[in-house]
Parts: sequence; structure tokens; C-alpha cells
Amino acid sequence: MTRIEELFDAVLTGNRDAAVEVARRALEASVDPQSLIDDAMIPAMDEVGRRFEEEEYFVPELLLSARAMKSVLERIKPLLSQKGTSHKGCIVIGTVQGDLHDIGKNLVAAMLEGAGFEVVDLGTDVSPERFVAAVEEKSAKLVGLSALLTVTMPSMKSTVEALEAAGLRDRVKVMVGGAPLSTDYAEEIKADAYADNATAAVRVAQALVGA
Ligand code: B12
Repeated sequence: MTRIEELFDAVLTGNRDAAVEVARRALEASVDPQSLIDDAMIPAMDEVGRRFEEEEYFVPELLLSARAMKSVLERIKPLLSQKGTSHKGCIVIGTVQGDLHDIGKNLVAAMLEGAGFEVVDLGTDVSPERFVAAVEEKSAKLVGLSALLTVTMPSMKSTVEALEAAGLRDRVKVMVGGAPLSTDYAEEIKADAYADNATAAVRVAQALVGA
């Protein structure tokens, strides 16, 4: 079994210690940290989601897999930083109200930080008012909204509307992401852009601030 397959298995079975150990060995052997994410852990989480849908997995299994992926991400995060990056401005990011999923959002935040953005991460279950307050306080150029549940997608619309009502909409760009989203939905709620993964999120963010 390759290290990528071993990591896939460890995340799929929610074995945190094995996941961390395999990742450590892979990094020692100079495996690209991005490939641990893209080729092992994201496919593993997709399979976890599929098993959940098929009722082979339940919430405890989701939590164990999520914990394993998070532990590896914590260790990989510093390696995602690109050397010599300049400060590209502040981005406020968070998972919208009602939604507790944060793995994808954390990954996007880590990659943006690595690309030279100052990232203010508000965490999960963030109300439109908290997004508005943080954008104001930090004079942020960008705000990133994450949602993984179809039922929390409308919180994105409320957040865009709250930014508009606070008179901030013409000085902050809104970028949205999360598995149930699409470019069409981003357009519908008047967000500026959608990205379907963390690498694309960095490209989109750079384009939005003209970096
Ligand atoms: C792990 C997980 C959980 C964990 C979350 C742990 C955590 N700390 O995040 C726990 C157990 C808490 C959980 C709970 C629930 N979950 Co859940 N969960 C998942 C699972 C398996 C994986 C999500 C994940 O981490 N993926 C890996 C990351 C890397 O991918 P990602 O999040 O999509 O992020 C990428 C992109 O979307 C994008 N992106 C993400 N955010 C952003 C933001 C910006 C600005 C940008 C530009 C891009 C971007 O870039 C990321 C990196 O590439 C998914 C299934 C799936 N495959 O998506 C179900 C899933 C999302 N969950 C689901 C459900 C139903 C629930 C619960 C309601 C279950 C329950 N009955 O209690 C609760 C809801 C809790 C709540 N209020 O939020 C459903 C949602 C169905 C729907 N259509 O709404 C899914 C799809 C499972 C399924 N197939 O049914 N869950």
C-alpha cells in the first residue's frame, strides 16, 4: 500500500494516530503536503460522506474522520506557506450561521495565509452581524463565506444583504464556497465569486484584490 493509500484508509476509518504517523512519514520522504490533502484526505472525506448517505456511517464516524483529518491539517498548515509572500490585504472568513462544518474552511484559510493574506477566521456558526462587525473593524478587502449544508446556504444571502445594509458592499468583495454551492448560486445571492477548492480560492482571492 502506498503512503497516500495508507493515509486515505486512516482518515476513512477515523484512526487519528495512524493518520498523523503516516503523514509524518510521508513528509519525511518528501511527499508533497498538498498531495496528502488532494489525493488522500479529501477523497477519504468524500467516501465518508458517501457512506453516511448510504447509512453505513453515522455521526460518530463522521466526527472521528473529521478529527483525523484536522490533526493532520494542523501539522501540514505551516508547510503550505509560500516563502517570500507579501501582505495582500485582510480577508475575513467563516462558516455561516447554523453550520458547524469547518474542515474545508480551515483549509481555505490556511492556503490564503500561505499566499500572503492576513486571515481573520471567525470560526463556525457565524451570524451576518458578526461578519459585518469584523469586516468593519479590520477594514477587510475580502470576506469568505463557507456552507456545507443546503439549509444554511440562505445564511450566505443574509450575510451579503447585511454587508449591503451596513454600506460596506462597495468596498468588500464576497467569495463563497462549500460542497453544495455553485457559480449560479453565487450569482443569485450577488456574491462576487465562487471557488470549489482551496487552491482555486487562492486564485480567486488574488484576482478579486488585483494581486
Ligand atoms: C465531516 C462532516 C461532518 C462533521 C464536521 C466536522 C467539522 N469540524 O467540520 C460533523 C460530524 C460535525 C458533521 C455534522 C453534520 N453533518 Co456533515 N459532513 C461531513 C462530511 C463527511 C465531510 C465534510 C468535509 O470536511 N469535507 C472535506 C473538505 C476539505 O471539503 P469541503 O468542506 O467541501 O471544502 C472544500 C470546498 O468545498 C471549498 N470550500 C469550503 N469552504 C469554502 C469557503 C470559501 C470562501 C471558498 C472559496 C471555498 C470553500 O474548499 C474546500 C477545500 O478544498 C460531509 C460529506 C462531504 N463529502 O462533503 C458531510 C455533510 C456535509 N454533512 C451532512 C449532514 C446532513 C450533517 C448533519 C446535519 C448530520 C446530523 N444528522 O447531525 C450535521 C450538521 C451539523 C451542523 N449544524 O453543521 C450532509 C449535508 C447534506 C446537505 N445537502 O445539506 C453531508 C453532505 C453528508 C451527506 N452526504 O449526507 N458533518
